[in-house]
Amino acid sequence: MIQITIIKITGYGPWTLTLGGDREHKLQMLQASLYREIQSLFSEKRCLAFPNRFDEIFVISNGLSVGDHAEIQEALSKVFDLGLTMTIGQGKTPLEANMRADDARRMGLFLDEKHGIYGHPLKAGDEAARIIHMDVDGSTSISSKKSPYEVSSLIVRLYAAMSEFFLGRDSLAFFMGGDNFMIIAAAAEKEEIAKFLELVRGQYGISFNCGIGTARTGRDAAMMATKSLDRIRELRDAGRDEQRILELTC
Ligand SMILES: Nc1nc2c(ncn2[C@@H]2O[C@H](COP(=O)(O)OP(=O)(O)OP(=O)(O)O)[C@@H](O)[C@H]2O)c(=O)[nH]1
Ligand SMILES: [Mg+2]
Repeated sequence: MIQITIIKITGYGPWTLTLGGDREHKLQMLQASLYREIQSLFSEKRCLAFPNRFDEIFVISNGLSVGDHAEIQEALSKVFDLGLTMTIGQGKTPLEANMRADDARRMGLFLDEKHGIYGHPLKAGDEAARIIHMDVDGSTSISSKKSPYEVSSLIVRLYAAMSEFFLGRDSLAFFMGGDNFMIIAAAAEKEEIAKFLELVRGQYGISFNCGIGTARTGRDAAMMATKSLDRIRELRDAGRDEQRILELTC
């Protein structure tokens, strides 16, 4: 089972209009500082936040109670004037957890109304997070042959292909910056990942390296995935192995 919390700014659209036309720079600064604060508060509790759309942030919140969420809401309300809601979903897969979170919000099911926290009643249990950290192999040499914006365009197309492929497998892909992606995965079957690698190699001529990590919390799963990815690089650079997909276990 995995637990996902979706954080959203309330009444953002109408509020942005009150800032007048000269507002874009203010919104960009607000969104960046909101993400920073959310990542900081959740990562202290071994969770990991994912940049989704800038006004909506996903968090793997395994192990966090409603009270823990309320504590974070209190801290955020001290920093931001804007209202935020959180909705918590649990599911067998990341896609299901995201759907459960969404339907609790739509049904107006509060776990803590005072703090704007929605969700179905939480079950404590066998929580686990699985993350696939994907990184383009040799993006520096690709970048040296293309202009910066052409590289960005390629990254967006890779992201779209990844999102579609993994959504079909109940998993959620996020762009993390540079040439890095993380997938909150329902499963980490190497044959399925290999299928995706074949697809992008055929379509875009790009190779990915994929580190897999599984742990109770989001932050630990990401750490294991990144360690696996770094190990792939070490093996490659030592000329020892041409492994593209690796899972290290703790
Ligand atoms: N989000 C995130 N970004 C990273 C990480 N490591 C590197 N980056 C970013 O990725 C960019 C590309 O770096 P690399 O992937 O090391 O470069 P590369 O040429 O593709 O080298 P290889 O991946 O080893 O083949 C860097 O400029 C950083 O922006 C990471 O762990 N997480
Ligand atoms: Mg790379």
